[in-house]
Amino acid sequence: MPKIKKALVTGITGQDGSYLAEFLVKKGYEVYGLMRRSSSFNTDRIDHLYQDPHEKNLRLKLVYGDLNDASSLNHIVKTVKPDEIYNLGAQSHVKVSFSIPEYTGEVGALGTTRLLEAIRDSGIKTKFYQASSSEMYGNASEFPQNENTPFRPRSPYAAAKVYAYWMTANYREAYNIFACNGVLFNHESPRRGETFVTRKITMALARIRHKVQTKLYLGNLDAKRDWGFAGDYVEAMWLMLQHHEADDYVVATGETYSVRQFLEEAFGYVGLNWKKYVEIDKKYFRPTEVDCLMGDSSKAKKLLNWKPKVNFPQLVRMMVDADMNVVRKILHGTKGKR
Ligand code: NAP
Ligand code: F7E
Repeated sequence: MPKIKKALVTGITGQDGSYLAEFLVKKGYEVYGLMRRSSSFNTDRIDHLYQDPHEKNLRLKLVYGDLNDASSLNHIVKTVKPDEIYNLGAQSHVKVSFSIPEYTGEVGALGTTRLLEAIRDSGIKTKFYQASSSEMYGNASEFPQNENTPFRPRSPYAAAKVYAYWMTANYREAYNIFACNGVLFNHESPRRGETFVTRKITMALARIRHKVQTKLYLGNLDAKRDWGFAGDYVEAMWLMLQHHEADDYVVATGETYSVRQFLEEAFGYVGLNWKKYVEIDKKYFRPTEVDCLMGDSSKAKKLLNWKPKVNFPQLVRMMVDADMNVVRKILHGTKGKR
């Protein structure tokens, strides 16, 4: 019998954690998801994976831990002995990182170091994926951004990610750990957190369409992002760890759209004019903004044979359709499945 591979995923309760867990379970992995204690249930994105009554040998196991608690990481790495570790845990909201810069660095920067140290200390042979971000480029000096574009972080979040990026690269060089950085550009889905702009828009649109909301308050509509689908991007994470050599890769669609264009696409899809509903509220502006990002993922295409499957209009429509369904179900008294 071939050995069942084990993967440890931090950030399992988040958007990417849920898609990655689904992907790995389908590939036959035993997945260990590291989750932190919460005062209320926060496993709705993964409930379908670990509460399936028809599945006897559940392939997703949840373990308590925290990126700010080295002893929990050491214990989990030593006892689980994962073949692959995906570090997706982070305080991932850029605007919030200006309010809690120290905490954002604790989790994103030092949390990554704690996990890398746990690997080094355990002596186990494992592969490590670090969730790096296009935010590290800041207001980039060149377009599109690739693996050689210099980092110019414009937020505490981005600065924490730059630190984690270099620690990952350093542990690869210093200790010969198979460690990769995936520099992922924005990726969205019906499971995206509701305070990120895309989901904020599609959720509000669904509520407006059902006449339970009248206005949508947003910040900078001119910002441009390279938006892809999270389901496509988790495959790239896995492919990086299957390659014969550890390396760093940009993962992106290569197209960029403004927040305004996202509004046009979403509202236009259901036959509404966004201008009638959207108001600008200064509180959603950031002390420093990243104006425009656009990624060049030709290295991932060439070496990993990865390319995105879902394009911008398909992504927007997928999210609008899903949120229409969520709101419809809420209004009819049942919780919508995402
Ligand atoms: P997300 O939905 O915000 O999920 C973040 C996850 O991190 C959640 O499971 C959260 O747990 C967990 N977490 C937060 N603090 C933690 C701590 N102290 N210890 C352990 N876990 C902790 O983010 P995402 O969109 O899935 O993104 C996944 C990763 O990719 C993040 O590192 C993000 O920074 C990075 N990234 C995201 C994008 C994107 O466009 N989505 C692009 C580039 C990079 P709770 O549920 O308990 O809060
Ligand atoms: O903002 C503008 C805002 O918060 C996108 C994270 O996953 O991707 C994400 O970071 C743009 C910004 O994502 C609102 O100013 C306007 O220019 O959806 P966002 P983000 O900051 O790009 C990167 C790659 C990550 O790594 C991060 O973890 O939209 N914007 N009005 C707004 N943004 C929000 N959130 N809310 C507004 O009302």
